[in-house]
Amino acid sequence: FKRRTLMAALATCLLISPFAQAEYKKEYTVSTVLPSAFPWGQAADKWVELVRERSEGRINMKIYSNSQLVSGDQTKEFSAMRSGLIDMAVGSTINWSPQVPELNLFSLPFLMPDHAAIDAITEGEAGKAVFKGIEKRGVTPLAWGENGFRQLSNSKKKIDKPADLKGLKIRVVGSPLFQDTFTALGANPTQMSWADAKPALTTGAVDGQENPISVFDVARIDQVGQAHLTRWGYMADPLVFGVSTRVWRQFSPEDQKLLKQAAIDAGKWEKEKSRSELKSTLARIKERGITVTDLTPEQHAAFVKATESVYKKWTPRIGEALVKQAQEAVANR
Ligand code: X2X
Repeated sequence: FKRRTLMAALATCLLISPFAQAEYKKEYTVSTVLPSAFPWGQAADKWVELVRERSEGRINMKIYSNSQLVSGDQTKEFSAMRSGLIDMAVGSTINWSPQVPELNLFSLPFLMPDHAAIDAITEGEAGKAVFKGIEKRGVTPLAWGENGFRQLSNSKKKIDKPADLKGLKIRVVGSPLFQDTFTALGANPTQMSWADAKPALTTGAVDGQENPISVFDVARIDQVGQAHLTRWGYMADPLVFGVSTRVWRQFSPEDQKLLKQAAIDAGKWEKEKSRSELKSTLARIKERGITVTDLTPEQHAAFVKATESVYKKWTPRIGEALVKQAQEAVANR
């Protein structure tokens, strides 16, 4: 090499490496489980739209729904984001809980009696502690959305007491906590992905499932023989807008602010929208001839009692302090 060539090469290196502003990707992948027909997909759509508008097209995100970036296995979404295979996601606390133990908080049976209780946790100190847990594991959490209170459906009978669940095969998601809840109730839980759930309900491989009524409605779960719905509201899964921390670091501070504010606005919009639609969704489900069962306070208490063992086993895994903080937030809401 001539000396001058060497100098030129050196200058180029200096120009492009640490000193230059990182080039943004042409497109950032956003993973979701449910697509645009569901509130969950709409939350992601809104985020993408707000970011595109506010960045004047500089930041482009593309949604990949049905967990397709992880071949349908929604419990792998978090790991894929952490390793940078997925840039961003709007994910359920349930699906990320195998990697982030704190997220099991929301799955504790009957912890949150109403929407105000969810908000008291997510918007308070407990929510911050949960976000720290996510951050510690390589994903930067930006905002909360909502999948919703999960209600129980089955093809066999009306359920209003734990004994009714005895021996029923119930499809559950994600965390082993669900295995424990349904085992405590005397049911026979089977863990499977959303992609496998509807086929399993169709063939009768399982008798029941649990999901928010928006999901029951849009996915037409009634058409696969799920004639009975119990509104027990035993848990709700918030959604988290998150970005792989490796990717997050590549954005300028201004764009980090933009991405975060857009996620907050999209989450707020989606929570309000999905909550406001609950009444009409329920009416539609009833019109289809589904038996909808609401629990009396005594019936509710029997379910609470039957699932107490889940708290004993899972509180140490989630964190004693966090569970207490959440319970206090709910009590003082
Ligand atoms: O799989 C489910 O039940 C769903 C769609 O609700 C979640 O991803 C948590």
